[in-house]
Amino acid sequence: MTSSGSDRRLHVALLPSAGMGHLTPFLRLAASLLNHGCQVTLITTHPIVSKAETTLISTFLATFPQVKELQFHVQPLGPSDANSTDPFFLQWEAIRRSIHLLSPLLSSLSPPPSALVADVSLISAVIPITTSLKLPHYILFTSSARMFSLFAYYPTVLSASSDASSPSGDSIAVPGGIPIPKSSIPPLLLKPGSLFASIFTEDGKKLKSLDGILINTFESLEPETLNAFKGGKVVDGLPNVYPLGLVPCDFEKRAGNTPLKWLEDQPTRSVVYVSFGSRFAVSREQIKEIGKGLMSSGSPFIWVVKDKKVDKDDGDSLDKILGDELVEKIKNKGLVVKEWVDQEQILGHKAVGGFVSHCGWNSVVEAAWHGVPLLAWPQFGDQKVNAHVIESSGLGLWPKSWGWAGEVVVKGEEVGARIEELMGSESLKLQAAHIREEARKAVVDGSCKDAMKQLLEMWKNDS
Ligand code: UDP
Ligand code: G50
Repeated sequence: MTSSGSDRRLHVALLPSAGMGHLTPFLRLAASLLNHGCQVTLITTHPIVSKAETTLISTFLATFPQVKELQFHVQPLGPSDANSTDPFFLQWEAIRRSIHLLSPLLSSLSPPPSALVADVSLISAVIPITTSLKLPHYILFTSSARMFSLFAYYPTVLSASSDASSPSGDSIAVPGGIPIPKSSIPPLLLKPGSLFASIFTEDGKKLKSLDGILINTFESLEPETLNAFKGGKVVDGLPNVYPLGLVPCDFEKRAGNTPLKWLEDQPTRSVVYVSFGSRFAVSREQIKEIGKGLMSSGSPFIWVVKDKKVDKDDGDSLDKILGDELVEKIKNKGLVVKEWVDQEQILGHKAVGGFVSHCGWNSVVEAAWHGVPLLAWPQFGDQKVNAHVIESSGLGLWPKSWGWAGEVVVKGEEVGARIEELMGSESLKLQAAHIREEARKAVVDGSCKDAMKQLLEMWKNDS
């Protein structure tokens, strides 16, 4: 899509897909592009799955009234249209199936954009549109570079396997990287016919048609993997990978449920923060054990309990979820919250010294940004691959025997012992502080800043 006039501002269109883990880095990218003087169009897909996404989009648009919002109204899926019950995956699929509605939206933009940055989950649906509009197509990969290396290499692995839907052997040796054990790859990839497996394998084959890959990561977290991409080792002919370091912004700040006053009264680095992200409900049995573990750990805590996958669905009250006995015991030891908290402000608070996390990639990046060591407790999807990054960078501990969600119920005693280890480790503290410093250097005047500069240059040359 070309336009006349060389002095016009760079215009970039952004198309995130469903889920806070996808929306958040897109909006951070938008804020960064605005900072660089770009014009930004945000394509929002409707209906929006969660309340958290609706709130974030409206605060973002209120903060940046210069951003043009284009609403993309997605057609509902039929009852047998997709093999999944996950509302976020179903929305990804609904967007893919409604993609013909995207073309007129993009064509309506004036001036025409220089590039579209679209969600990773929409790759093969979007390619025909960007090709016909001659619009450069970039993706924002919303997980680790290590996960991206698996995504890129997976089609090669499957083509070499006797069973075309499952890799052979016990691990996947992505060239230039540390092998990924089969037990760490997203379980849905090994489930024949799952919606996630079909999107992942179909899209993985198309990466060479893209113009570039944006990843929210830092060199200090994933030096080997980023080097492997630089050296073209992972897969021949992949487009450039841009490690961007998309860190929390002011527009994300939320008053309300975040216990900042309580944190003020806690000793420095004493508090452990426990959260499993925005789209995962921990089982009742495991919740009880986490409660016991937190009490036996001896650390004050902020514990976010999520009872439902989607925040619009009404769940039980905290008293009901935890049970009267646990509520009574916990009272003076820490805080339990059921609503959305401002994780950025918690991780950035000096009283917080550790984070028990499901290893959603945004949470890992935020912990690295603030130098908070992690106790990695991956539950599903890409989270074990991300946990490998945590372990190999020295940002945290990962008790591998805890398995995926639902495989075992980890006993309170063990949870407590690992939290004690996390909170007591001087070496983790030092390494996390080092990663924080390196991340800040990369964003302020290092590799992340350079990657953004290169990207903007590229787009300017394309327009
Ligand atoms: N988050 C938050 N408050 C909450 C729950 C989540 O601010 O109560 C934010 C968190 O900081 C992160 C995002 O939501 O930016 C969750 O993304 P992540 O990739 O960590 O996990 P997902 O929710 O996608 O599994
Ligand atoms: C969500 C999820 C499981 C899972 C992932 C999720 C990712 C992220 C990267 O986002 O792996 C990704 C790669 C390819 C793709 C979509 C998303 O098609 O529940 O593994």
